[in-house]
Amino acid sequence: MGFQVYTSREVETDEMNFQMLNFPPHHPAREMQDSFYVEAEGREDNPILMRTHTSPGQIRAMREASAINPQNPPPIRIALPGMCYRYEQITARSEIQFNQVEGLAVGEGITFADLKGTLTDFARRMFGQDARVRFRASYFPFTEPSAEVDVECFVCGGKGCQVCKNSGWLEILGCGMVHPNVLQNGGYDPKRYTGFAFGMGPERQLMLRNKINDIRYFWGNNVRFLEQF
Ligand code: 2NL
Repeated sequence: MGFQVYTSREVETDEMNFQMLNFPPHHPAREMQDSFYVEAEGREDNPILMRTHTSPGQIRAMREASAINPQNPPPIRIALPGMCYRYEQITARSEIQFNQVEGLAVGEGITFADLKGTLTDFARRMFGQDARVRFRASYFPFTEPSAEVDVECFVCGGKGCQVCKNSGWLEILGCGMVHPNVLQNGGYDPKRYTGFAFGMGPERQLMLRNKINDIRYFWGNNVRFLEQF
């Protein structure tokens, strides 16, 4: 689909990780107990932390590509994979380090229909051409409107089972139209350009696809687990 892979640093500033992405100053993710801070003393207004998502790399990519650079005019389509870090309780469902793959498309006349078409095609290639897909309204600070995407449970075909917790659906990603403030921070005039973005967790998707019931296996270094893939 023309998405170019871009990789970016794992150690970030608060400015790139939160401020540029429209997080309000007192958002809970910014608390000491939710993010890994590397250096905070003496730079309280812009501490250094381990990125909590790959989105700060999308800001860097937008700035590199943004209208100012004639070698790389819009539209841009970027896929950004990489490790992210969150300071939280390790459980069967959440780890302190995990991968994220984000996508971002910015250009003139990009609409929610482009987002739906792109992500529906992705979901069917990933989970089967006949898979039903649904979009549910959601919220992220950096997109408006926002949605989450579910795919019909491939274990029970939507009837309801243990894997889908009897709902018939499996959540696979979050997405939305890029917030005007975020386009502006990336160097694009939100009156002229629009864009869509999405983010997904590969470990989460592999757990669904391969019926892995504990995310800790990915970092457990148990060769009997790793050898299966
Ligand atoms: C999730 C949701 C998402 C994005 C990531 C994004 C990046 C920029 C601007 C706007 Cl620079 N959006 N990324 C958008 C919506 C959802 O991830 O649940 N990920 C695991």
